Amino acid sequence: MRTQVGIIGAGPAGLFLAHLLHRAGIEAVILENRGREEIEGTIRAGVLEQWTVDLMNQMGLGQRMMREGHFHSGVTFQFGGERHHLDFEGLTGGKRVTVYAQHEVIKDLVAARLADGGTIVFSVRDVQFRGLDGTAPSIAYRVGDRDERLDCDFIAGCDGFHGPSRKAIPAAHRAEYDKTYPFGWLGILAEAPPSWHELIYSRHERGFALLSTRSPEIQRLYVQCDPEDDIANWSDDRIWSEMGMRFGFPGWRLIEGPIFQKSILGMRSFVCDPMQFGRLFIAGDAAHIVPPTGAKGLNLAVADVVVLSRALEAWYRLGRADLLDRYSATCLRRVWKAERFSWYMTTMLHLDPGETPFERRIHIADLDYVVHSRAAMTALAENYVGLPIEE
Ligand code: RFL
Ligand code: PHB
Repeated sequence: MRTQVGIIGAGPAGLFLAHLLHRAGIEAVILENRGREEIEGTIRAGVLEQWTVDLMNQMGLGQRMMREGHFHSGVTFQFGGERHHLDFEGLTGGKRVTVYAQHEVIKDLVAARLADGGTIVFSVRDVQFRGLDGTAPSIAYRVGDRDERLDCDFIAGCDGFHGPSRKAIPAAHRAEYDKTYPFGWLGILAEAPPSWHELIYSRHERGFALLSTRSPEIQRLYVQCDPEDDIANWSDDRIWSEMGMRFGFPGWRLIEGPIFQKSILGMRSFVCDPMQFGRLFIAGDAAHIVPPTGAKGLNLAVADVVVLSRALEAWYRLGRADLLDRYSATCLRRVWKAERFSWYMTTMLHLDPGETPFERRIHIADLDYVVHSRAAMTALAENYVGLPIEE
């Protein structure tokens, strides 16, 4: 097979890129190692930044999101027995918080790409890159019992943190920045109506908790836990009791219901610099990871491929290589700001078992400052709803 841009991975980065290139008249083929049902059923992110929502709508892919998504004017911060509403809409000139599950975005993007006649090859194995430092790279892979090859002009590595793309950049050509946090999240999906009109980020002496939603019938909640803990240690009763304490508020009750999905995830920050080697460009989780407290990962993945699609368009339409040459530097400026914000939200809201009483009081002072200072609140709001994408 031959195409202009070979994309590895049908996550948010790969799918948005394929759509953006299609709109620019550039051909792309996606190679994905899982099956369609599996990628459409994996539970991950929930919050979309305002410009991600706007992009979905501009691409004509937003109908279901506008019908089924949840639109909030801000979020609630809870600590020290108080709840405070942060009015992002008022603070940012109208930008809102949209909750629409990542796997619903994936379903909408896969369906539209296939309806447009696009090619997504599912269940590929043994992806290998050839000729990355020349002008005619190719991707060797297996599907079923056949060996295949995709020849292309460029390769976009959108294969997530564990995919092969980042590792294809020779170690001597990249630096990696890494931080692992000493806590994780236990996430659940439960059949229950919403308990509150917006997200609650709660800092509690027993640890962080986050209340989110998915639909009028299904709620998404998280509690901070030991990242090495075994999910078998968490009975439904224990989960509800812990959440009851961490969200506890006079005159308010957490609505419980049957839990039908639960898992524990660790938290890390990670950046690979540069995000390019020859004709290979990496994007999204393949290049960087943020802890989920700032709700940035999916949005960052989409921002990277907006920059990449503009650069590829300049190359094909105008013969310009400068935007491609600047791809990594352009993305990383924004990536580091999202890394900072996600680290800040994470350290401010979680209970770090290794921190000193002094550090603990500093985090509480930070929260107190954020909910009472319009300047601090505005800074948090503009980061949460999403920083602009630079050229
Ligand atoms: P993905 O989504 O991991 O997609 C990569 C795709 O590549 C495929 N792949 C391969 N394909 C071919 N060959 C190989 N060898 C391959 N290896 C892998 C994979 O099967 C997959 O389909 O990366 P992408 O596109 O960069 O997207 C990143 C986002 O998925 C991620 O950052 C977010 O889920 C992070 N995140 C959140 N982000 C937000 O913006 N807002 C949120 O509210 C939010 N909440 C979250 C989150 C992540 C969470 N978890 C589970 C880590 C909440 C949670 C709990
Ligand atoms: C979610 O709804 O899954 C969610 C919401 C906010 C976050 C992370 C995840 O910060």
